Amino acid sequence: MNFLIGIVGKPSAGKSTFLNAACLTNAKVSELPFTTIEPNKGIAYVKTACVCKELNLQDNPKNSYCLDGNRFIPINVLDVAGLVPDAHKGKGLGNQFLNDLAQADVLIHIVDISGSLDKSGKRINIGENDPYEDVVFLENEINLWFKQILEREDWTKFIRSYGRESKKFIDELYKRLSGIKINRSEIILALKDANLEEKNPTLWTEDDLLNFSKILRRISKPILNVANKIDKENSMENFRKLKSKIESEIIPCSALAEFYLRKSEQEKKIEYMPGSNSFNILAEESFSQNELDTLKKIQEKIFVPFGETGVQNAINHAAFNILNQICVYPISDINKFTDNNDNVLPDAFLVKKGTLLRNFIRDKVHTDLADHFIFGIDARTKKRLGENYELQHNDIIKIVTSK
Ligand SMILES: Nc1nc2c(ncn2[C@@H]2O[C@H](COP(=O)(O)OP(=O)(O)OP(=O)(O)O)[C@@H](O)[C@H]2O)c(=O)[nH]1
Ligand SMILES: [Mg+2]
Repeated sequence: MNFLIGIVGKPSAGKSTFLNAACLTNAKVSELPFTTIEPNKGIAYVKTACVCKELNLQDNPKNSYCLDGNRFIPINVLDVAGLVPDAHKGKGLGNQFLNDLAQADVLIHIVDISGSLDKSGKRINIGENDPYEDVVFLENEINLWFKQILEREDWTKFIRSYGRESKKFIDELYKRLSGIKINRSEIILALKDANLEEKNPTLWTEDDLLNFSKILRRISKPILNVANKIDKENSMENFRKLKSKIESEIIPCSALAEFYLRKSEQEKKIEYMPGSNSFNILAEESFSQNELDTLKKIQEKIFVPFGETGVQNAINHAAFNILNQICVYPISDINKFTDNNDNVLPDAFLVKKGTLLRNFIRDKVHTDLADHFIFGIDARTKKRLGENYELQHNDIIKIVTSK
């Protein structure tokens, strides 16, 4: 399966609503803080222009689905309990649930952009909370969680035992951090970026340790900020302010609007494709006047200024801009673009940009085949591709094996 997105944010920001909108799940949602305690799981889809259009083929997807020339590829999503300041020390629901995020590859931070919740998710007057503070606090909490994992058990003893030899130190750090899905190259990169490559760990200051934790967090669990509840009064103004204050991308979003549209689509009351800027009403009589007004509001207040509800945009941004994924289509027949069962373009896989053909076969296609791999063929050009070929976005590839 592809990567995992962890949804984080303070209580009542709309995390479970975002999950439900993205995955059509039925996680419990309410105005009361700490509605979610146990994490909720779902499957969302990355959306990408499918190669079936370019090839003018009617495809027959197996591991994904295709809608009007858009390929939707599944990814995992996890919605966790709300985070409050000092969560890493055990405040709120404590740090137990932070551990639920251990396997996440990227975090989506759901920010209440209307500013109508205090730090613990209690309702306050609209605009009373500054969403910028939420962005700062959340990042800080996650960084401190990383620092705590590094320091747990005896850090001083740890560096005394392993700090003298760089390779041993990295090996032991890797063991210490393996529970939160961090690999060796990420550790090496973080040491370099923190300017700690040459410094003996026994001489690290508190600031060095914090800085290393921050950089490692940024590399291994990057955060995408999503300005949720953009449909509310004041939100547009707050969004502009926040955008001018932070350098990283921030995505305007109404998880509630997306959930409403997707539910209506599921009930065959409208036609709607996630990530699009319009919908078609199929059964006007099935909507009350109130509901028709809601649809009108979505059109005017969300689609016109922002082009979409933001849920699909957030997932795609996480996949393509943050995790640098590309899409690859393995096939068996280079003339018909089919698998052995005549399915046209059956599979679409997400892999990290820079992935080599041999690693793609090992990790995604079939571990067994990796040993029998001979070469690949680019289905468009019919050219041979060696095991060190670097995969490109939208490659369609036949894998030739000796098995
Ligand atoms: N107006 C508006 N309300 C929203 C939006 N998203 C969520 N809400 C509302 O915000 C409230 C909290 O939503 P939840 O999804 O339960 O929030 P949560 O972040 O999962 O909360 P906890 O599980 O308690 O941490 C509910 O009343 C939702 O209907 C949105 O985009 N717009
Ligand atoms: Mg929730």
